[in-house]
Amino acid sequence: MLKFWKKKPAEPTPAPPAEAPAADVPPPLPPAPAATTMDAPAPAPEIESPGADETGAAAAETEALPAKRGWRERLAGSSLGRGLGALFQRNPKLDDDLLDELETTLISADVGVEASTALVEALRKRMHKREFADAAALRKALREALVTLLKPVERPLDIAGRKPFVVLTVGINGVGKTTTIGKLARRWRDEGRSVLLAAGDTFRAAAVEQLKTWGDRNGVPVISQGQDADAASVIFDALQAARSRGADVLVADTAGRLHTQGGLMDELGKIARVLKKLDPDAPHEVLMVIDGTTGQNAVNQVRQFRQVAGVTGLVVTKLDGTAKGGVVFALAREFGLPIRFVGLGETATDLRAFDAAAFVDGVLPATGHG
Ligand SMILES: Nc1nc2c(ncn2[C@@H]2O[C@H](COP(=O)(O)OP(=O)(O)O)[C@@H](O)[C@H]2O)c(=O)[nH]1
Ligand SMILES: [Mg+2]
Repeated sequence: MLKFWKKKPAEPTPAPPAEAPAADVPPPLPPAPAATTMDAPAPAPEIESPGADETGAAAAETEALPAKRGWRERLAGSSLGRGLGALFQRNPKLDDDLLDELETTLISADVGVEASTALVEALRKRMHKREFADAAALRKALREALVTLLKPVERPLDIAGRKPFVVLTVGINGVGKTTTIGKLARRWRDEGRSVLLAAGDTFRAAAVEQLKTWGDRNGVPVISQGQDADAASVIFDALQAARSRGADVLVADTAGRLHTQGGLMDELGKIARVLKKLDPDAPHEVLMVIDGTTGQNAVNQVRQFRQVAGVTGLVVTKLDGTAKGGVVFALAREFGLPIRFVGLGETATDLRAFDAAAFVDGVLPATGHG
């Protein structure tokens, strides 16, 4: 795998903050000592921490939320869920036409031509060998084949081995990076870990504000320097703060970018190089966020980011609603990269650790119609 920052000589360390983070931060973490390396003055990072009121309000709001809705409820509306439901609901005859229809359903739900053809041809052979008594038996075999395809990428993200565990999120604009970071902050906070967020999307003031809002809502501090700050510098400061406060996990946001934006792609390399000055193994996870409604283009995105940014895990968002759903299978087959989480909605609790069987049950329930 190409990780260009490992090949290039190191760059000068970005200017760390002239001062330690402000002292008025409510301490979920111990106060930070002054920065140790100083080349040039830089704005002191802002650290946003929620007030007690807001945290209380957030907790109350959470209690009022409806119980976490299940995978099936969220995925049934996807075109894969609807397509497979429609296919098997009408008690079809087991024949080649049914398999042709199945293939069309899979392809049009973004499973990808290759993966769909391979799946269907394997089932067709078994059908011709009379392995299936009826369409229900075919459905069962399909379900197993789908789970088998996804099982290898069901590898949960384990953040326990490093402290702080550093997660760098990457991806194109609008895929759900910031939202996913907010959800991760909530998840890990709920697990009793101390979490710090880094506002590394310095392109738009709104991006920093958006992350701060997530931090406020979930009682998690956010390190930022505001719009136009150097992203590598912000994230470097954040790692210093995370270390000195003994945080368990640091999650860094970055600006969305396209592979054609050379400067921005280079910035990802710079961020990683700079983190390595503090921890040679950081970032411990390069989490690429993919919009589940993107379709086959998602495969191209992963290919490109993997080459420059050394992606180690994926999050597929927006699988609720109008997503086709099949892209998860296409990604699993094409890359074998772990799918760490899936986004099944817009709120803080709508992130699930990826579960192959639950996902397949969501689009093709084991029993019953639809
Ligand atoms: N329905 C749904 N919307 C999502 C999900 N994740 C993110 N979004 C929405 O996608 C939009 C862009 O998200 P954002 O986090 O700002 O994307 P970023 O540009 O990658 O940081 C926002 O309106 C989010 O609420 C999800 O899992 N389901
Ligand atoms: Mg964002």
